[in-house]
Amino acid sequence: MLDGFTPWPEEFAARYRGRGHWQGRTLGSLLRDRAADSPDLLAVVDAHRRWTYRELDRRADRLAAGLDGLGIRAGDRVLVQLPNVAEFLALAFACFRLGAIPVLALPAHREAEITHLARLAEAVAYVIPDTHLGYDHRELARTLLDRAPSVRHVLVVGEPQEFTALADLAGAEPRALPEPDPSEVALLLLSGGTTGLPKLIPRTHADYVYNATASAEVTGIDTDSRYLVALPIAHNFPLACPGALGTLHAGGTVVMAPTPSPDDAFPLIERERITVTALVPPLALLWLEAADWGIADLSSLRLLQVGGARLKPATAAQIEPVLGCRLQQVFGMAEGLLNFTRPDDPDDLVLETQGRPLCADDELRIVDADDRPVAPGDVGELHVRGPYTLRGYYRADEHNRAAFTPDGYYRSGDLVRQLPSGHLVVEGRIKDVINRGGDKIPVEEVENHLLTHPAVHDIALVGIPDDALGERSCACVIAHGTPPTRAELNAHLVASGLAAFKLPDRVRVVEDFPRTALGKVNRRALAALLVERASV
Ligand code: OOB
Repeated sequence: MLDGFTPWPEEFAARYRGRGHWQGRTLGSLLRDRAADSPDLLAVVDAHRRWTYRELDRRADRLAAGLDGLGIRAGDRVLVQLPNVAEFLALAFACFRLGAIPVLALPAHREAEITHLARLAEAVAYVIPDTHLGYDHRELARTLLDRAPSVRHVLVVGEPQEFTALADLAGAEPRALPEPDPSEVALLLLSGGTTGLPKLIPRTHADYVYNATASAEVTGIDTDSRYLVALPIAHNFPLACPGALGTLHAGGTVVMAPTPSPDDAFPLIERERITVTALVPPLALLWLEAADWGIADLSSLRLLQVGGARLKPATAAQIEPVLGCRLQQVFGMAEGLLNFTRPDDPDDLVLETQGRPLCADDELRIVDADDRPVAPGDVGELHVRGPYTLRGYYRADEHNRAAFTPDGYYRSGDLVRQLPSGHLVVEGRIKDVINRGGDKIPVEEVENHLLTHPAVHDIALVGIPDDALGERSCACVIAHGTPPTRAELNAHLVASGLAAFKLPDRVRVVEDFPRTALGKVNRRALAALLVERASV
């Protein structure tokens, strides 16, 4: 078993197997089975490629052999930072078949995040595009090689310069590889937000197969489905809820959009007759506006999933009339638990709730500050355990003691209430994360970088309400000498290698922070003060 992984206790594992949630299948077999039944169906489309199931399957086998040839073995971690391209899927399946573990970074991540992830996972390889949206990832790879000694290989989709082209690895002849154990870790996902540095979430073959296939079922994915990957594919939502993996399991077609903007996505919807896709709320708003421009025919769309942040009921109500498709709200987390509204739910539940749990064996507890269950219907923190919810972050023993209850429930940090129907409404959050339209900003990580600026004496990053994004970030600074400007602070963050979506939207200089009785910064009071003074 992978060192640093917390397995489910045997009693739970036996239950999940007994109830059929864990089927003893690997992620590699999802594609293998479809390629065997329907080799000539179209599996994946991007700007350069249209691969059938046979071609994708073969490509994955060749890449697995190529990785093996480099000395990459089962259990080795491979840091993957690819945009929405067909090669992402070939590489992911190559790793799944080899038993190597992809660590899925977002294309927006920069030196700070990438170095941290490579060191934490002791990655042996780093897989990148040559350039993406004007950024040269080979430059980042050079920096990484100096900082993360475990990284032995840099594999490039596109022009490799001094590194290795991924396409060259795909020249290897497929070879027989032992099938990985389904209860082993198959991939490491990034946590949307916890205290301190980003954490990694181990997902096993069995749990992630369940995640993808059960999601495909509640979403009605079948061979006629054409799923548009609009959000970054490294994110759990478009990857496996049901996303690309759920679509491939069902024999549908996965279409990669280079960005989720209507300019890129709408022509693809028309050309590829897309039936289903997933967005975060600010993008759903943008699509609603852009649908009026009449730039493309969207009539093939059957279902739009929206999740990642709270969707306002007023926005939700426009989706069916304007886009002509059904809405599905999704409240999910890379840590596991997924909630969906169901296609046959009454409209009020679809518009006003964030769905109900995917699995009958998801155990939810809604508790007060002392971990005591609240009265039914009251708001409390959501704790959860179940067949696809982690039991511990990867290599994070100390953090895990606080993040889980003694009986193994994950403390989500989300404030929810549950209706008698089982549907959840997300009411807020107690974790130190800003949810900027679905992009999660770990407050402490950004603050720690800002504290190294010479003009910053103390800092508190808070979320303030925003019509379009739900919330945006405001850095409240107690200055040391001349107060720093936003441009100076952001330049400092860029220089420290932080992803651009984490840069504060606003900077306010203050004399002091409101504090709790224990002397900690009271972020909620600080945010309220900013809004009251309308200074943001
Ligand atoms: C998804 O995953 P993550 O890991 O980026 O973020 C999880 C957090 C949740 O704990 C919650 O705070 C927030 O994002 N969230 C929502 C939400 N969906 C997620 N808050 C309000 N309403 C919603 N519908 O964001 C994610 C993973 C899989 C599917 C969908 C979203």
